[in-house]
Amino acid sequence: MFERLRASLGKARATFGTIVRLGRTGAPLTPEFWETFEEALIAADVGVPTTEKIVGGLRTVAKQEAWKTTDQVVARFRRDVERFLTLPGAALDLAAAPAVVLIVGVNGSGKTTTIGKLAKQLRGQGKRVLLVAADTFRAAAAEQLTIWAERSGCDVVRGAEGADPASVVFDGVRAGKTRGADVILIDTAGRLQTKTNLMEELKKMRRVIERELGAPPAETLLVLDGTTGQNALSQARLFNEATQLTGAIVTKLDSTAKGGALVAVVDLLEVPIKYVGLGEAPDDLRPFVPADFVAALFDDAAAPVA
Ligand SMILES: Nc1nc2c(ncn2[C@@H]2O[C@H](COP(=O)(O)OP(=O)(O)O)[C@@H](O)[C@H]2O)c(=O)[nH]1
Ligand SMILES: [Mg+2]
Repeated sequence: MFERLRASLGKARATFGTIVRLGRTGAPLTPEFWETFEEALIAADVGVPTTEKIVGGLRTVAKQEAWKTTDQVVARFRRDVERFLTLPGAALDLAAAPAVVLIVGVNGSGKTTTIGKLAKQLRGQGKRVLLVAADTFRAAAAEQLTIWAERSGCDVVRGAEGADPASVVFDGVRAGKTRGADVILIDTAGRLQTKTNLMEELKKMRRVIERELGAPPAETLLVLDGTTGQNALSQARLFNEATQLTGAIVTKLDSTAKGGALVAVVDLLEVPIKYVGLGEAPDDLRPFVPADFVAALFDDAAAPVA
């Protein structure tokens, strides 16, 4: 994972490299340092609010500890980022029987592909997995999910094109209970008409699940396209307002990814990133390991710059 991440985090790695180099000089702490530091974080897609929070915190510590050189700041910064990305509950909670996992996110973010990969992995662990095609917006969406289901030997429940997604969710949860599924993965449509519609649709699906299970979904995971940087952030904000998320999955980190955005996403959502997508094959969905991510971002394997 480390090498793949290293290669993909090109832009973010270059900007974080700027920071690393700033620290390696052991130069005195100056106002210019703080400015360059802040600019580098924003350039790495960390976003203005999160950048201000991070830099503000570091400035306070630097003052308290009477730090004299930039290396002290950068060392602390690296530790902070890793600690910041390490939230409890990073593993999927599949304790319920059946455990319902609702997957949300905009079109093209990688929801269906991620469900396909997850289904394959869970099948490999001997779990009975049911896929529910609640993306009824396009017939092709259910087709795509059915292909993944066939590949990994899972059942699939689908509705007619244009059917009410909540009714497909209802059928899916019912079927999952009857057939003794361990995990029910629900694929949803990602269209963002208006915030109100999105909220209503997600709420309705949640209500159906709660009514059928007597409990909310075990997981509601937001899938974000890692190549979209700040755009992913505004999507995250919208979905966070519309439903109660338990985690995020960031896909396409194998393409030119804006790594700093992951820091901003965690800051905004206050839920862990549970998986990252590093390609299109089933094994390319990996648990998110903050230490590996930070090492890749800070380019630990690169030759030290004097
Ligand atoms: N390179 C790469 N492509 C991905 C990844 N995840 C999804 N994709 C691709 O992104 C496109 C959209 O994925 P899809 O699952 O249909 O998105 P959805 O609309 O959210 O269901 C497809 O071409 C996928 O193959 C990933 O981790 N890496
Ligand atoms: Mg889809």
